[in-house]
Amino acid sequence: MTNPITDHLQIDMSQATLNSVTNLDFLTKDRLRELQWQKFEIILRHTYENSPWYHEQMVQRKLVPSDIKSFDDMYKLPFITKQILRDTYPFGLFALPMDKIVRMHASSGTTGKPIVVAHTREDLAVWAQSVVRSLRSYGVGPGDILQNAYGYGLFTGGLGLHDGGQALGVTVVPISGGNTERQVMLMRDFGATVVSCTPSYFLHIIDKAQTMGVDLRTLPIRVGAFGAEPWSDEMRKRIEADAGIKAYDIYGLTEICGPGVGAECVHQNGTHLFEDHFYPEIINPETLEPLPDGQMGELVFTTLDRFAMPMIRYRTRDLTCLISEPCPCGRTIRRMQRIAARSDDMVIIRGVNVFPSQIEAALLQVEGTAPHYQIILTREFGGLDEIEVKLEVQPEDFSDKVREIEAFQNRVRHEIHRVTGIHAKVSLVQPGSIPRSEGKAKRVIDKRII
Ligand code: DLL
Repeated sequence: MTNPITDHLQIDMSQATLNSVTNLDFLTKDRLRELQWQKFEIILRHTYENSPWYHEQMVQRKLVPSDIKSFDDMYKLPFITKQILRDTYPFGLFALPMDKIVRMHASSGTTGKPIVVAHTREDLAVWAQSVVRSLRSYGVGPGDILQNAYGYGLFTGGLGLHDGGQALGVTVVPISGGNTERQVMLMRDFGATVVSCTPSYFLHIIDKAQTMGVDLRTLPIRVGAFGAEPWSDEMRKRIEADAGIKAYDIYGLTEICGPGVGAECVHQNGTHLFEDHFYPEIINPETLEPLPDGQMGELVFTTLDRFAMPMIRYRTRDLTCLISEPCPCGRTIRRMQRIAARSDDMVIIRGVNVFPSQIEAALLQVEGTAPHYQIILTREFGGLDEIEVKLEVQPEDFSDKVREIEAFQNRVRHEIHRVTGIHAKVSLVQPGSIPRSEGKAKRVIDKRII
């Protein structure tokens, strides 16, 4: 038998090969399962034999790879968490020597040491193929000009879209994030047809274009590949209307590779996961029990063909459910509901659990709100938690009339209460006064004394 992984990695960037890569989106369920299992057996053995840390975990559990006889036995294997990645910093989970590793990335992390990940040349090729499949699922191909405004560097957004875009044969403009005036100028002058960045940064680009007198709706730009942070459907509608583009989701995380673990298709009804590379599970984050398709829980991934640093059952903290119903696009790989929340982002206000994305969805339903907001959490000493939503209004709606302002605030407050069940203080602020981000937006400012 030929090795399914090496077979799979024959990357000749001819059109025929690109088609065969995309064909992986359309395998029969049985064939997909078979391919996943063939790869998993190889990767588990590789990890057991070459990752001293992982070997030790298996030994402690008195497990050898052959004890895992099917995916139903996955539950016997331990999870990998962000904490484990921190504890083994920097290279403790590498499963190959440095002479096989051609690139490292790191996620910044809000506290302490970053998470470091490693890639072989083949690992990078698998990642690029996933981005190829993402872009293709939006209907992007050679002839398109991709303005890649994700940050280049240790963050995976920039180089991830860059490698995938080039592998597909689109023309990549590696502009990176920032210098927003130049973004608008080049978008217009180069006639970019595709843009990739965080949705919050694209909002900033839209604003800047307006102040420069450029109407994005009249430019050739037609597709956005947005991800790296949660964004609501209401936000999508605003972006699509203001820029005259189709806004598609791209999902990923440094620990697994980066952007391209999943992507929406033109039906925009969930994010297809490239399951032949990234084996997904949904677990109950409290009990750690596996959950069936359709039930919300924490997303867990096993990388099926990543050799430098395999991730077996990595807990993402992202909350979603898997959708196994067929998609009208014909792809047989499953979808997940777009990630609206991370378990880490949940805030509890007077006993009610709330995610920032719910607040976003609520306030954008009110006419006249601008998609720029910040959530401020405070706690009086020994008192209850308070939540304030600072919100910009559209410049044309910025009213001096106190009564109108109060009525508008009440509408927003009411909508937030209707969607989330919490009473929030709503403060309206001048257009442009909430800090703009060039990458992931900081929506929540937590000033509570913990
Ligand atoms: O954000 C990789 C990426 C770059 C994805 C560019 C898409 C586009 P990290 O910095 O490691 O990697 O952050 C990963 O960001 O666990 C999610 O919580 C969140 N995230 C990523 N994509 C989406 C998305 C990159 N499309 C973390 N929707 C993940 C919602 C997302 N959240």
